[in-house]
Amino acid sequence: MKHERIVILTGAGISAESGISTFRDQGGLWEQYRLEDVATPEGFRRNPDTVQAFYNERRRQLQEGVEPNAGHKALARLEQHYPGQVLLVTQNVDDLHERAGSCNLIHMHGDLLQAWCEVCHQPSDWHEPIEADSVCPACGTTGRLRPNVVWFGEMPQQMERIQGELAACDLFLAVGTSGQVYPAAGFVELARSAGAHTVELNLEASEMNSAFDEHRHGRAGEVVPPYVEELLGAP
Ligand code: BJW
Repeated sequence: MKHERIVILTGAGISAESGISTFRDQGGLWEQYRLEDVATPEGFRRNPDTVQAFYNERRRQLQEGVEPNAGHKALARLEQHYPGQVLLVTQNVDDLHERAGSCNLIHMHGDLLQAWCEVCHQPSDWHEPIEADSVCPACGTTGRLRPNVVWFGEMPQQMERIQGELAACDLFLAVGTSGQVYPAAGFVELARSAGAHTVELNLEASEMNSAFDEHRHGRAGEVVPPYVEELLGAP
C-alpha cells in the first residue's frame, strides 16, 4: 500500500454531472444570485424570506430525481476497499456522497437536509421548506430555524478534526473545487507541509493548480473512477 492515510476534499464540481449547479462556473448559482444576499448572515438578517426561498428550492431539487454519479460512487468504493484510511471532506451541502455509500465523511459547509435553530443551536433533520412558522423539533421555538449551512464569515464545521487529518495524511486529493474559498482552498498547502502527495482532479486548472504535485483534468465522472482503480490496484 503506497499511502496509509488519504484525505479527499470535494466541491461542487463532483455533483455537477448529477445536475446540481456549481457556484462559479458559467451558468452557476453566483450568476443568478448575489452571494452577499443569499450566503452571508447579514443577507439572511436583511431578507430572511429570500434566503429561505433560495435554500428551500435547492432542498426540493435535491430530493427530486438527483442521483449520485460515477465520481461519488468511485470515492465510496475507495473508502470501502482501500486497506488504509480514507476520509472525505466535502464542501457540498448535498447528500450524494452518503447516498453513494461514503461513511467516513465531514460536511464542512453543513447539510442542506438539516435545519439549525438560532435559539437552542441544535441541528435537526429537515426535508421540507423552512417557513416563517416552522417549529424547532429540539426546543419548540417557532420561527427561528435556518438552513444548517456555513455562510461567509462563519466558521466551517469540524475544523479541528480536519486540520488534524491533513497534518497526518500522506495523500491529498481535491475533486471539483475552484480553490477560491478559504479555509478549504488552503488545505493543499497544509497537506503539502505534512509531506503528502497532492493531486487535483478537476474539469480545468483551478486557482490552486500550481500547489498540486499532479493533475487529472476532466469531468469527475470520467477522471475519478480510473484514478480510484489505480489506487486500489497499486501494490
Ligand atoms: C468540475 C465539473 C465536473 C465543474 N467535474 N469538476 C480574503 C482572503 C482569504 C480568505 C478570505 C478573505 N476574505 C474573506 C475570507 C474568508 C472567506 C473566503 O474564502 N472568501 C473568499 C471569497 C475569498 N471564507 C469564509 O468566510 C469561510 N469561513 C471562514 O473563513 O471562517 C474563519 C476561519 C478562520 C480560520 C480557520 C477556519 C475558519 C466560510 C466559507 C463558507 C462558504 N459557503 C458556501 C455556501 C455554503 C452553503 C451553500 O451551498 O449554499 O460554500 S459559498 C460556496 O463556495 C459553497 C461552496 O462549498 C464553496 C466552494 O465552492 P466550490 O465547491 O469550489 O464550487 P465552485 O463553483 O467555485 O467550483 C466548482 C469547480 O468544479 C470549478 O473549478 C469547475 O471547473 C469544476 N467542475 N464541473 C469536475 N463535471
